[in-house]
Amino acid sequence: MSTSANRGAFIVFEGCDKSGKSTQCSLLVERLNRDGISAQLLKFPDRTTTIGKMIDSYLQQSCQLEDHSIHLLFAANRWEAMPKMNELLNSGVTLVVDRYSFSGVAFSSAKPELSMEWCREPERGLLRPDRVFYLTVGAEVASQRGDFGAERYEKKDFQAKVATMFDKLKDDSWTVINADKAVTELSNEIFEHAMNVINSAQTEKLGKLWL
Ligand code: FDM
Ligand code: MG
Repeated sequence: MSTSANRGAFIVFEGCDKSGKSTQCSLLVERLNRDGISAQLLKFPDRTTTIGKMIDSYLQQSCQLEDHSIHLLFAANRWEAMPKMNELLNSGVTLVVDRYSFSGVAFSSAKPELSMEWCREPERGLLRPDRVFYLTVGAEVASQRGDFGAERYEKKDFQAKVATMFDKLKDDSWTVINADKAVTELSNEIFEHAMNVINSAQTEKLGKLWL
């Protein structure tokens, strides 16, 4: 007799701007649902909550917040999502998440005042993804994808610093995916990776991040 239903997988996409993360997240969720696998798309920051609205106005540069304090708001925006994410995963829904704590640490620690160790602390104990898909694009391809937008952090020099921080955060739960290719080809490749994660997650317990 089986004791519990299969849980969903927790998949995170990370990468710098112009890596095609958001497009690939949506395509993956559509494809999974079409194939009869229950999956849902989430995105951090979640700009719809009270905390998310503060983050949104910070990103849109309509308010100024002290560096430590905005870092804690990004983390709080994940903590407030934990009960719902836990419930969805345990009820068998696979979560495809556009950015997570790794963006949190990479972006904040790219600022001179904040160390990586300090930045990790408020993220400790959050649900740990089963796998991180890290999308990389060369500078040339990224620039062909158009100019950066007008939000805070959307600047070439800062993005380069963020990329070095992502490299430091990488561990063996990350799959680095070269995203310098056509959208469909890339989405097929990602789908294959995702199916492996979904199958192996069923027999593994959900973990906690950085404990
Ligand atoms: N960002 C995102 C952070 O600085 N910390 C975080 O914890 C997260 C999740 O917010 F510049 C940054 C990364 C990016 C911006 O932009 C969110 P998008 O385009 O909505 O992902
Ligand atoms: Mg953006």
